Amino acid sequence: ETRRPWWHTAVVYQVYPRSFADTNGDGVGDIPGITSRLDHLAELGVDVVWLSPVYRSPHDDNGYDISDYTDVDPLFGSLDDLDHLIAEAAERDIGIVMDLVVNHTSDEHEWFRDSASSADSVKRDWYWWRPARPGTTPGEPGAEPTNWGSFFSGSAWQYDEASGEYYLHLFSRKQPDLNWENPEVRAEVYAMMRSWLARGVAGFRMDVINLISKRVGPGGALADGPERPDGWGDGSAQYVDGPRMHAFLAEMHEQVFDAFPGTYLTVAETPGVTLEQAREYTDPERREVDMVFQFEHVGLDHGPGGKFDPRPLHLPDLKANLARWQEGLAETGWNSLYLGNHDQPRAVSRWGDDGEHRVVSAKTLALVLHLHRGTPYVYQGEELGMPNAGFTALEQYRDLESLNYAADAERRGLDADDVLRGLAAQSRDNARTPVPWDDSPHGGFTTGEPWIAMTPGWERTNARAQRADQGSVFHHYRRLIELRHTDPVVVDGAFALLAPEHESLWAFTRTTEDSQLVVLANLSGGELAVDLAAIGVEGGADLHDVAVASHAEAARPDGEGRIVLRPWESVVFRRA
Ligand code: ISL
Ligand code: CA
Repeated sequence: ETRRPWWHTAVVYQVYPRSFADTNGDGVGDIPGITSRLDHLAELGVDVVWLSPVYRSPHDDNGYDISDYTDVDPLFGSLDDLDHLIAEAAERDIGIVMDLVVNHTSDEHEWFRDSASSADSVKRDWYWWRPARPGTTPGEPGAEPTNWGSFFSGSAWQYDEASGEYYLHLFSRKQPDLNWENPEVRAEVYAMMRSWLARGVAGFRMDVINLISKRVGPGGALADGPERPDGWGDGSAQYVDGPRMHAFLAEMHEQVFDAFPGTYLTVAETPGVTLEQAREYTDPERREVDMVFQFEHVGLDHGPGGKFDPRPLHLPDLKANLARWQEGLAETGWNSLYLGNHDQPRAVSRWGDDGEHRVVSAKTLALVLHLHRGTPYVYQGEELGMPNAGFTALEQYRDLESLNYAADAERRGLDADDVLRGLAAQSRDNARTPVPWDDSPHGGFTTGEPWIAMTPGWERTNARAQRADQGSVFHHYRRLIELRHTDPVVVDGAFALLAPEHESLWAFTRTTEDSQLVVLANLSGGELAVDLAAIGVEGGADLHDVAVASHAEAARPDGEGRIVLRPWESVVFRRA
């Protein structure tokens, strides 16, 4: 038997530093704030913290626009503060995984300043500079080198008057894309990564890493893409999982992780990745990354107009999607498991019921996710059942994706109320409001004014209140994490989906040679009667050993193997 990597049994907690805990009253979370709340994470039982970026940054995209990879932004503290956090986390057996944002830098990074300084700069080729489309006037509409739209609205090209050329930015214009074709760029990135490993970090979450290899034609040509709803082109076929991806990741592995013997956690953020690609990225034999974040399941409620044109989720689609990834990575590779992060709306609002059934629906979504096979990621506040931000006016939003979208929607003549509805459902700011720690002003997040409004309801749902209540969402997450740490079936058991077409029941089994878990969840606000034999569970009448459940007194099958689940109730039975 091969020894399993430590991250197979680990649970990761994502901290978005800006919104976690503020210690100096400037209204923005900071690194000492994270250190001051480590006991919350230790009680929850997580093994790893993934820290969203804390590097020096102009904060156009809240730190995902980095101007110096080697230093901490003064907004968040200092390198000493970070060393202290790493040490204090280690005391609690928690590793710190850094966010690695190397598809692009900030336009204020010295590499880009140098690159932009002149067409003859030795670093010119470190970014994607291109002339205007032949036969057009540089700088005029339609002269962009390709029709690609940015992820954050508008063109993906920014005109530079000084040189008469354009640079590529798949994200904001303050996030120019690095040219990974250039070996000097790669060497710099690897050296930077090694310096962080030397500092004692436990690994990396790699931001949009599957966009680093662009498909380049003869003479450096880049191809146009099909038109998107906003009129720009979708260039993704030219840069998602591009031709040199595997070569770059294998080289990184060799130059960084092999050079620093140890065992790290690496997770590649890979929008648009297919299951087939993911299997290659995560095949241990290929020595690339440990797992990827896939995006299929978080796109199931996007409508024809994109993410801000949401449509209701059809539950069988979500079940089928996760089941497909379970199956696809069962033999080779490994899954990440997530419902939310700093880019997604809150799961309880999106797929649960953030009104009457907020607590129990948050518990059931968590239970279902955590009983899948893979490494679960808990996004800050998810363990408190935090709902969406509840913003009703544009002025409340801070995120550039949301604000750019609203401005562009106005230009396109979309209905203003539809835009606000789209943002309320899908804006990234839904997940970026401050964590409420107690019932003091601003939830104890800050003694000043928070940089973004608190989500209403925190007076009752803050962390202190939940830690004192065994029936809280917090303690439910704690129990799910403990179950993963103590029951090997949760880690290794083969996954089998039951009743795939059922529109409110989410049921599956996890099975090893000597034991089995039967997972039953009601994803609706009504009672749900389930005939266990009819969904393929034999001997249902004998299920009585409850491993974990949404309610203190879990539902039990009757003598005929029939069980009635209350609204949003879920339960896991164990049998030997
Ligand atoms: O939320 C999205 C926009 O609709 C996603 O497409 C998101 O931009 C994509 O998942 C990449 O996200 C990562 O890189 C971005 C950064 O803004 C996100 O916060 C980060 O998670 C650029 O660095
Ligand atoms: Ca602060």
